Amino acid sequence: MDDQLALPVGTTLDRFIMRKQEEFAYATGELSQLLRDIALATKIVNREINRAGLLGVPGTYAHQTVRGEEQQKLDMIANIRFIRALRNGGEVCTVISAEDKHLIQTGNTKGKYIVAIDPLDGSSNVDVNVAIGTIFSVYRRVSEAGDDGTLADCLQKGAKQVAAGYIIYGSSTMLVYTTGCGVNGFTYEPSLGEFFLSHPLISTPRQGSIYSCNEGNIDSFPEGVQAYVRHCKAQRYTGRYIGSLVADFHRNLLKGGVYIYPVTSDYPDGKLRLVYECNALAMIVEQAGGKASDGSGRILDKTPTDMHQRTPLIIGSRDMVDKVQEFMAKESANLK
Ligand code: AHM
Repeated sequence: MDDQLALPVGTTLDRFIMRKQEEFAYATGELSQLLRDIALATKIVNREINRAGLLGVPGTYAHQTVRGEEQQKLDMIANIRFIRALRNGGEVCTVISAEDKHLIQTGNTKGKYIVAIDPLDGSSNVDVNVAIGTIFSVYRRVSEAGDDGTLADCLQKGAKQVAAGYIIYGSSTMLVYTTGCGVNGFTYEPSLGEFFLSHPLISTPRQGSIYSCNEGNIDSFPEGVQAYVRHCKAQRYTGRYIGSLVADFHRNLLKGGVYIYPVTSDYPDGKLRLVYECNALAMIVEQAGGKASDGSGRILDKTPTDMHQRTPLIIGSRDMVDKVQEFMAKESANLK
């Protein structure tokens, strides 16, 4: 921790990654390279997003995603950019993406790592200039190196992540990540083409006063969640919901709050994807002192059975997540 504090605000991302690597005597530099590859792709995607309005890039393709939803052009561009950077970097044997049905083999059969990525989350917001994000998880492969990665490599529980992060393309672009020793945030300075440490060792408040959920769906929330929302109103908490997970999560991480996407009638298993969205944010929130649950257990302990599996998500300040769970447990006890 002291060493981390020694890195001042303004340290470049490259230098930060290098200094972190030096703290581990046996580190080979592969994870560092992988993180640099993601940062490089981020710069390119950031440029595409910033130019999108002028070039008329936003819009939908005629085809649908594997989830049966319309796919934005920028989704595809971001997907291609991240996969290409990870393929060129050489450290990753397999990528799985929210935008691809199948495992993407990079051809780097000696690569130790697997990356799960949602290249552009909240893409329905692209056309209206609302903050969007990229979410990624890094796992060490469980299969022997020397061949393609396997489905078993990709279906590890979130607790096995060796790194996780997100990028928010907002009023400024930020990359926030953890390798399991705290969470650090870097802000992009476009004129210099560099990320600089701006949010060292992020710690989320234990209790906040923001609740975030799509209240338009409240009638189909579980009764316990409905009761929790009533509780928030009675406490005069602030309701904030952008509908762009990374943006909602990022705000609550810094200010304190809880984000809830429970099961609903439209999404009986929850809407958000365990492997591409929830695991990474769960690792980050825990590293920052917060909590992530599916309503009954820890997100990071769920073993996925399907790459595109969905889950309910309650994530944010520790005491608020506990409170939601308490309300849910009480309601389910009442039903018995
Ligand atoms: P997407 O994968 O179609 O982009 O959906 C994920 C998004 C999240 O970013 C956001 O938090 C959530 O869906 C919003 O859903 P809703 O519009 O149902 O509130």
